[in-house]
Formats: sequence, structure tokens, C-alpha cells
Amino acid sequence: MKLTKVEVAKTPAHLHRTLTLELVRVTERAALAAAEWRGKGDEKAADDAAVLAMKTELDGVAISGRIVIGEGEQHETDNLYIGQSVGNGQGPEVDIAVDPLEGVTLCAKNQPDSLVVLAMAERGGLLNVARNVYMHKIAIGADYAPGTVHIDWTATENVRALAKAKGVPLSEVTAIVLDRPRHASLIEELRTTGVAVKLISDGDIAGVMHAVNTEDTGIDIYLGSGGAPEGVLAAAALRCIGGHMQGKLILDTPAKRERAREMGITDPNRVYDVTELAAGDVLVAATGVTDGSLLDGIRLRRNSVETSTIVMRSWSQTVRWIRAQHAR
Ligand code: VTB
Ligand code: MG
Ligand code: MG
Repeated sequence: MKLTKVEVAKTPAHLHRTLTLELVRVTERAALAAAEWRGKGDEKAADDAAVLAMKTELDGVAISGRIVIGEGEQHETDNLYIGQSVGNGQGPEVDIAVDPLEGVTLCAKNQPDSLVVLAMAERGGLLNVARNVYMHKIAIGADYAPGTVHIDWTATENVRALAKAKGVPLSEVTAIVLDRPRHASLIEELRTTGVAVKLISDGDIAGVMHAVNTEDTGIDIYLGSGGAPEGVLAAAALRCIGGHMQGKLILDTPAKRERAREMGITDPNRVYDVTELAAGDVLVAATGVTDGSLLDGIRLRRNSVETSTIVMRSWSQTVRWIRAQHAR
């Protein structure tokens, strides 16, 4: 299903708009905590700091929240596990997906693009996926007709179709791909077609967002596999900023298939589009930890700390950039 702008605006808003600012506080606080671990080489400490700060701040928000995409299963972690209740219990029933520190390695190495991401939806709005599951993903901008590319086609077929739809030679198409050994043949295939490949070491939520924002980024298409949680979070963002995406879960072990079945996934080979990954009214917030292509990182000043956040709402399709100064 492809929603046009008008159709999106016609669906009723169920999440109160003041929640957007509440989410900004949550991602800001997690980013501030993670930033203390920038460049310290300790991924776990950075992640733990972001998780704890996010949970603490989230519990002050007037929602009856439920984590549907979190840091792991209940027996694996104390905070932000799948199924955990969050919020002060005095507000609407909502589902929440989090990546408290997207790009932990980037943060530990103080490299660009680590960020804190959170999405909120109405109950049942987000595809429930476990932390250890991967997803094949493809994404292009909103200007293309639905069906221009397809996750089941080869990379060659997809970039050819895209170039044709865009009216440019293949040499003027740029694909963004996670730099992983598992993508070696994909990258080789893309290079053979003549398209340019932008490789990222981590952080494919931002990668997908860049692929739909070609005018600013020069990136035309996202291809490859990454975390399934990151796939749902990226889809939630696309509900707000527009763009086409398809995702297909990689349920490659009996345990993953069993867990997915428990979480409501009956067809392991299903292709999901944006509105099937993130449905209904959706809010998304992300705050930069290290400076990046999407957001500036936490900036320490003599008497204050500065945060940069993007906060979006699917119903109105508003996208706000909030630069905040916090006393220190
Ligand atoms: C993916 C990607 C994320 O980590 O999960 C990746 O979606 C991990 O991939 O954005 P590998 O397990 O192959 O290393 C990120 O890049 C950062 O969390
Ligand atoms: Mg994480
Ligand atoms: Mg991540």
C-alpha cells in the first residue's frame, strides 16, 4: 500500500502531538548519556548509558507504553526489553521501538553518525521483531511510482529500472550499502552495472533516510541487509518523510522462526512495505551523538551542552529539527 500525502493527512491522528516534544526529551537525554562515552572504545558502556537514560526519561512520560522493539529479550537485559512497560502509566496505550544507540561502534570510535532513535505508534502499529534478526531492505525516494523497484529483483534489475525512471544513465545513480563481507557480491554486481556505491560502516537507519532524500544527499537507492529493528525504525521515519521501502526478514534459524511466530509473524517470506512495517499514526525522534550526515552530535560548551534532534510525525508529515541548549 502506498499512501500519498493527502491520504496520510486524512487518516485520523491518534497520538497527541504534544508527545513529539516528550520524545525529544527522551532521545536528547539518551544522547547526552552516550556522548560521555564517545571515543572511549567501550561499546557496551556507551550502549548501557544510553539505554538507562532512555528508560529513565521514558518512564516520566504520560503514556502506557510497551516496548515492541528493544534491546533484547526479558532474560537478556533489565531495561528496554521486548514487552517491558514504559511510561508513567497515565496516558495512551502506545507501542515503542527503540535503538538507544544506533551505531555503538561509531560512538566508541568517535566516528560520524551514531544517534539515538525512538519511534512511537498506536498499539499494534509496529512490526514486532527480535533484536538478533536481520532484514533485506530496499528504499528509494517518494517521487518514483510504486513498484519502480522490488526487493525480489536482482540489484541489476533494480538499478536499471531506477535509472530508467529517473531518466539518467546508470553512471549517475548512487546506491548506499552497508560495508560488510556478506555484501561483497552485491557491491561487485552494482559496480559492474556502472552505478556508484557509497559504503557505510554502520548506521542504516540514516542510510535509508538518505536514500529517499536524493536531492540533498545524492543517494538514489538503499540496498542490502541490516538489522530488522533498524528496518522498522527506518520505515517509521519514511512514514513521516515519504519514500518507498520494502523489507524481508531473514529468519535463518529455527529459533528465530519460532520467536517470530510468537511475535505474530506467520509468513517468514513475506515482503513488507513501509505501511506494513509501521502503520497508523507514528512519531519518530532521533538525536545525534557524534556529528553526522543526518544530525550534529552533542556539543559541549563551557556552560552548556547542545543537542540536535529531528522529530517527525506521520499524520501531519511535519519534520522538525530541534537544537536545544541544556545548562551544565
Ligand atoms: C546493522 C545495521 C545497523 O549495525 O544492524 C549493523 O542495521 C550490524 O550489522 O544500522 P552486522 O551485524 O552485519 O555488523 C548497524 O550498522 C548499527 O547498529
Ligand atoms: Mg542498539
Ligand atoms: Mg543499531
